[in-house]
Formats: sequence, C-alpha cells, structure tokens
Amino acid sequence: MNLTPDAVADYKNAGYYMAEGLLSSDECSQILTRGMQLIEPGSEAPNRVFMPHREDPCFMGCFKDPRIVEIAEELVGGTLLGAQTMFYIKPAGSTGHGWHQDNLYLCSKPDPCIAAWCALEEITEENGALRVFRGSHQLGLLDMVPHDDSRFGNHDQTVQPPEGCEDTLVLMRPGDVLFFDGMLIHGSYPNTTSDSKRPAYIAHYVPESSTSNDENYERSQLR
Ligand SMILES: O=C(O)CCC(=O)C(=O)O
Repeated sequence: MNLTPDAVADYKNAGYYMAEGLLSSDECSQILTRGMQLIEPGSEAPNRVFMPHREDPCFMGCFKDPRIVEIAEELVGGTLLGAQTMFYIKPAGSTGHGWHQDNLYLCSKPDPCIAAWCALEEITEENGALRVFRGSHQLGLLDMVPHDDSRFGNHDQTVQPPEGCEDTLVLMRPGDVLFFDGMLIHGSYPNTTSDSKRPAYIAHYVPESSTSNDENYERSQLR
C-alpha cells in the first residue's frame, strides 16, 4: 500500500491526488530529452506526441512504471489497463487548453479513466499550470460548448465549469505526478513566459472491469 485511507477518500471527494516527487530529477531529464527528440521539428505549438511508448522504451517504462500504476490502482480501487501515453510541451507564448473531461474521449464505462500527469520541469502559474475544478468529476459528463475565450485559442469548444466547484491552480515541481479522475473538469491558461516549454508526460489508464474506446486507445496489460 502506498496511500493512506484518508488520501484515497480525499481523491474520491476532490477528483485528484498529487504524488510529490514520485520521479527523480534524472528521470525527468531523461523523459524530457527523449520526448524532445520525438517532436517534429518546425511543427506548431503547443505540441503533443501521442503514444510515444510505442516507439520508445523510455516511455514504455513510464507507462508501466509500478510507482505510477500502483498509486493509480489504489485510487480507483482495482486493476488497470494502459490506454494511452502523451508527451506534451506548451512552449512560451502558447495558448491554453480549454476546460474538458478526458473521459469524453476515452469513453470508459461504467467507471472512468484515470490520468497521471507528470511534471518534467517546474510548473507555474506563468507557464500555464493545470487548473482543476475540485469535485467536478461528480457531475457526470457535461456538454462541450463553443466559446470566445482567446486564452483557449486552440480549442473550439469547452465545458462550462459549474459554479460551486473550486477553480484550483496546480503548481508542481519536477517529478510530481497529478492523478485525476477522467470526469474531472480541467485545462490550462496560456504560457506567458518567454523561455519555458512547460513539458509534461501524461498517461491514461482504464479499469480492467470497464469497457472503453479501444479503437483510438489501448487496453494494454501493465505487468
Ligand atoms: O496540459 C495541459 O495544459 C492540459 C492537458 C490536458 O488536459 C489533456 O491533455 O487532457
């Protein structure tokens, strides 16, 4: 067991849990170096590499990393399968990521996916830290609606965050991993720095007992 019953109860209540310093700074540097080698030169920012574990052993190691998988399994209370990985940079000046719920895409039913969002460098308000709406995972899947918020220039539609769910800024140190429920409303504002790439490694897992959208995502054994 890695987590206390209180930590699991708080996750159920809030929809997220932060594991501080789960990865070492050497591991973060290695993942960042490999991720940057996979980014296509000259492609538009923000920039995501989907499923890097399919071509890179370092990312496969992260996908199956027992430290990440075991915490995610304790939080959901059951065995998980691996669904996807992503390497995500949001370079200086990039727009944000509109409010959304990941389970809209992964379609894991009856229980949602869980995300593990790993900070590879310092994540600050200025470079566009994640923001989560505490407790919003309890509201079910909400409609995506058109918006005119220029901060989310890359995305046509967002969820309208409901009142009563605290808008929470998630500041992270390299190696911190934020686990969050696939129904949690989250996103981020632009990177207003002049020099930070705000790099992250993100993985999604689905309960073995749930069905999911396996056309676009995997259902991979993790052991
Ligand atoms: O990293 C971000 O700013 C948002 C990432 C995200 O929400 C996602 O990929 O689902």
